[in-house]
Amino acid sequence: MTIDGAIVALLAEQLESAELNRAPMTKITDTYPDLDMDDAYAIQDELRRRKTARGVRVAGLKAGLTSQAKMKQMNVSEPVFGFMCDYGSRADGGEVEIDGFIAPRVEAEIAFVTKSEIKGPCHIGTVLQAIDFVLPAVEILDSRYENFKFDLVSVVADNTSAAGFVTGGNSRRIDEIDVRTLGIVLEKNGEIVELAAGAAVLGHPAESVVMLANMLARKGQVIPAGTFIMTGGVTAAVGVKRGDHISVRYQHLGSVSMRFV
Ligand code: OOG
Ligand code: MG
Repeated sequence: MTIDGAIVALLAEQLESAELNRAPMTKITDTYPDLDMDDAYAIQDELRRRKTARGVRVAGLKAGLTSQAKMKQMNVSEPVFGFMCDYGSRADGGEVEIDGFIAPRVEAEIAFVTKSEIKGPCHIGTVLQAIDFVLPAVEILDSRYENFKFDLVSVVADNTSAAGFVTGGNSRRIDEIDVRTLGIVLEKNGEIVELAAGAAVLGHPAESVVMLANMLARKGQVIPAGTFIMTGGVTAAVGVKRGDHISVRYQHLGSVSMRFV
């Protein structure tokens, strides 16, 4: 750590205000260039503490920057981890009010729900055994930094741009399907804009959960049974504006759609 609790609290407060007021800020490393990853997760933890103190509930956990497409798009080379909030949930097939965000982007993801606790350090076998089912999810990202420009430390502090998510379609048991070859097609206004297969995420989306469990283990934490986990965008994220319709088709898992209004 390079900063003390007072600065952690100050930066968490600034990030939360930026989100609540939809007023983007300059990235925190512009002001504190020496921040390290421990600082970044400490700020994210403080953000989470502030939110839960206001009555927000954590809806799930997420990994991000787990595919080449995403790392290339954001110019960041390591996976990051964050959490989703209850207020970010939107209905499948419904309308999403664009004014609730600064500059939203959507990305297609494979999500898991666990049936037993996962304690790192662990490997993919442990994770596969603990996954109850697979379901399709679309993440709505929104950076609290101007123009979606950040580095690894800044994006972790900003809870990995988490803003919303839509899940739906059909769930399947993890041993019923091969999630690596599972095809995903993202359409915007009826046109295919991105497509990929599950293996785009670290060779197997369950590897995201391994990394998440190992990261949490360093803090003495586990992934509890019944946790909803988004494993990271399989494709680059797509910017949306008012009126856009997004539909993502998943092999074996149905589709997830929304319209921005
Ligand atoms: C950071 C969040 C990345 C993913 O799935 O890759 C993420 C960003 O791209 O803004 O959620
Ligand atoms: Mg994501």
